[in-house]
Amino acid sequence: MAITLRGDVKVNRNVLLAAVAIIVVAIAGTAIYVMASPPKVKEIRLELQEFGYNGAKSGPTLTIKAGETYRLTLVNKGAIDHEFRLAKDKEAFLSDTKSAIAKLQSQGIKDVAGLEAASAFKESRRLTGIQAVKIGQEFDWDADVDVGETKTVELVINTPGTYWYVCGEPDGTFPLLHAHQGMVGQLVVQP
Ligand SMILES: [Cu+2]
Repeated sequence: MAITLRGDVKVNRNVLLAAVAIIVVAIAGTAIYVMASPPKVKEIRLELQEFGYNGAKSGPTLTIKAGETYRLTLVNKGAIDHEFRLAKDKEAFLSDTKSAIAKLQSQGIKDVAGLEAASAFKESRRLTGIQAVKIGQEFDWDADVDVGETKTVELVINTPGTYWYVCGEPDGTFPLLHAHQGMVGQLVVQP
């Protein structure tokens, strides 16, 4: 009887050791997998059209986390070119670009081609931006999305706050920009 008991205990201990070993390996494996996996890139899709996003006038509020990487898929569903650009403040973007364009018009600029060639116009939009966006391996102040085009942009914003994404294209709305026609959306960056 005593031998049988010892035998039972032995078997049970082996089973227990095997179970513990399996659990340890499973935990270690999970930890290694989690540590080795790159952080998951979050996806955001925006469709651009005259003059808003995702079929609406203006755009949806996008909420992201500071320091995290987001992949934005921009799809131009409209009949004219659009763009994605970041702005610190909507009102400042609208008024600064409006006065910059008015000034250029007073200097003789009469159309979209003239406006887009003017460095003062580029500068007026850049100055209201919070940062460039990453397109492929390049950084630019705006991501142009041609008619029918789909463009992917990578976005990481490290400073929490409330910002705006805007369309600074003047095509079809000159001397105003698409943003003046409501093509803006809020971007909330949470800590
Ligand atoms: Cu636009």
